[in-house]
Amino acid sequence: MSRLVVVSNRVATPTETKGSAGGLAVGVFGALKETGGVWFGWSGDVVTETVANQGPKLEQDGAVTFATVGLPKKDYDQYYRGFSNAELWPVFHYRNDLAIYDRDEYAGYRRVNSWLAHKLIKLLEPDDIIWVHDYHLIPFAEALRSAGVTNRIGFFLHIPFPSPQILLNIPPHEELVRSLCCYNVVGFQTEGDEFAFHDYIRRHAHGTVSGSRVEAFGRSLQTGVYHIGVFPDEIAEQAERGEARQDVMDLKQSLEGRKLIMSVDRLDYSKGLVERFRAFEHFLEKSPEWRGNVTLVQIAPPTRSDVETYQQIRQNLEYEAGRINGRYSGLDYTPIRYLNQRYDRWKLMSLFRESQVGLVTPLRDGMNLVAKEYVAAQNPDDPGVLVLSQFAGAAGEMSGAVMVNPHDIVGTSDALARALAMPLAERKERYKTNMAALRKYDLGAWRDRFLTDLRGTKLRQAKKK
Ligand code: GDG
Repeated sequence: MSRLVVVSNRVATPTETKGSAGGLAVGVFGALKETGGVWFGWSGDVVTETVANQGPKLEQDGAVTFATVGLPKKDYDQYYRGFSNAELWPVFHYRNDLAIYDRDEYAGYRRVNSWLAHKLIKLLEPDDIIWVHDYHLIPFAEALRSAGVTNRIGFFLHIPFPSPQILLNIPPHEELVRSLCCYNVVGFQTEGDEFAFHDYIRRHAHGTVSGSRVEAFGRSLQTGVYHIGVFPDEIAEQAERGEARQDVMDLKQSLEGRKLIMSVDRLDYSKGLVERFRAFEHFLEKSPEWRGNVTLVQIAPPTRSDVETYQQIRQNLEYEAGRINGRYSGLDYTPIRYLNQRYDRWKLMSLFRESQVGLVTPLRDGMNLVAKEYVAAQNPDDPGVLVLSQFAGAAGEMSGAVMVNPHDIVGTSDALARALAMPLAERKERYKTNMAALRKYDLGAWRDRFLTDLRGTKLRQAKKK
């Protein structure tokens, strides 16, 4: 079988691909191990131009090569902090109000994509298949194609694809969609995302769509929906093993029999944390019998803290948590434990298992793996309840969740009341329904379906000189 080359903005370290870290890195590494190959991308370091130009740095792990490059400060600012995270991320999450478009940053975004593509070319073999991930790298295939690369190249978008009316807010929207059309396969998280892309192709690119076949900008490509998932058994095992460990027992003891609501999100405005805190506040206001008897643990490790909107959300949350705690705390009771740090994966899974409710309420989310991890971590004999936003991609699969509109503070507060009081038989029934979906769309199925489709596409003809 041909080798696989994975390209992503950040490359997992060899240790992150081992079982204990879990998640996407393990899933992608599994595919790389089977065929041998390369994982290529940014190392996460900001370096001088001289050092950047020396890369890629190669690290071997069995048949897999980890190939990473550092980015000079200007490239980091324009490509990563600028166009990717201050323009594409907010608009793709329907937050045009937070987006900042800057022509120089966009030029930097394209320049870095092209520079990265040329770094990869040296490592490519003729029948490698190339799998590019996420919004940072939309023009990557176009850069490879212009350099004469004819390999099969696929792209998976981890975040939502916005409806055309939203996408039009990005001044170079057409160039971006044209770049996407240089891939052989473009994969989306949900049917809604694929529909939005097709809608753009028909109405704004004068292209045609026939089933999953798209013709536009003189290119032909295939699109598909690949629900990303988790490995449920691995999570269940981590959660169960962690239950007996000291940290988890300490937390349990500190709760003194109170019910536990768990939330875990990267600190990001798309995750709906402010609305969630307010819904919890409303719940305490309307249900005095629960005051002192339920704790919300919110774990939110900071990300992208040098992008201004991320500093604002952090301040807002600190204010909200402080305000609500000021209102309802007692000498021995803090309603919201807001933890701004990263925890080990096994610890998160065990806390999920200890809790009665998983509160996952993003305002917009490609899939949301936390929702899936929460379900997989539950004890089948006494499962907690998933309260899930209708705007997470996962909502399309997890029909056993209590669904909420996160903008509806009262509705979310009512859902919390319902989840906390839910009888065991109903909890078990909902858990069973969610687990069936988790198994159907697990991480292995996502990866294998995408790669089968990519391998099945025709090779591009090299351009005649
Ligand atoms: C993007 C899309 C899509 C979180 N805090 C800690 C920690 N995490 C882990 C979670 C989960 C992952 O990070 C987050 O994944 P999500 O899917 O929830 O969200 P994004 O990071 O926004 O991911 C999203 C995803 O890509 C995959 O396609 O589902 O829609 O936005 O695995 O558990 N892990 C550890 N400590 C933490 O404190 N160890």
